[in-house]
Amino acid sequence: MGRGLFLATVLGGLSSLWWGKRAWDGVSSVTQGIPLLPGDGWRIYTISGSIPRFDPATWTLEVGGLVERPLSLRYEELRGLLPRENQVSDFHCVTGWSVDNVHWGGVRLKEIFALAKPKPNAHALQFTSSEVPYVDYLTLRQGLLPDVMLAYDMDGGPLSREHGAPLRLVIPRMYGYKGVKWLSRIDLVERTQDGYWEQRGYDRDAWVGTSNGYSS
Ligand SMILES: Nc1nc2c(c(=O)[nH]1)N[C@H]1C(S)=C(S)[C@@H](COP(=O)(O)O)O[C@H]1N2
Ligand SMILES: [Mo]
Repeated sequence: MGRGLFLATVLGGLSSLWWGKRAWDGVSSVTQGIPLLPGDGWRIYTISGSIPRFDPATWTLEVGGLVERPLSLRYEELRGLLPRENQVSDFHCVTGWSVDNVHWGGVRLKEIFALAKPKPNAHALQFTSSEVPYVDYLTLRQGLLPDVMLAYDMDGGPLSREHGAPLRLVIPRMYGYKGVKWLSRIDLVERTQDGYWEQRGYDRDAWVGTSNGYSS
């Protein structure tokens, strides 16, 4: 058994690895648990074994919880109304693989907060994926780090389905498991709780190089 398969089995639980090219679009070549690589350094993770569909006509990002003004942002609104930012950052999965110089395009959380207006008792963020039951948390302070992004573009084009279309959380200073793919809602909450992988033994503050047994 290869290292990738071992890790997928031990750490992944229900997770599976998907194999395909960037343009891959279908469910024909699903290979559960087999550590084949897309060829660009990425491994495609999903906890459910299926990749959520994205319909730009009906998709919305819901923002709720402890806010003055709950939002329901359509895909074009997210792209067209909110200021776009670009960044290049490295991506690290806690299991040991990395992809350097990923080009991301998207919006900062502060732009969302300017519209939704978090209440004074909101100190944390709950991120929900349309891949049930993937839920994860950051503190408000972590969410406002300057390189944290809600990304809708990756490497020069719209985020692909397998990488989380239409929207994924990017937090380069933390390991990849904090980057919720297929993001569908953000709730302002009082405090963080254990997210999907933290319930399965990973550290809550997933700083690259100084968490999960790593020291730099
Ligand atoms: N919804 C969802 N988001 C997820 C995951 C997942 O299984 N489901 N896996 C996480 C982990 S552990 C990593 S390393 C990255 C992998 O990103 P990729 O699938 O685009 O390579 O997605 C993160 N976000
Ligand atoms: Mo990961």
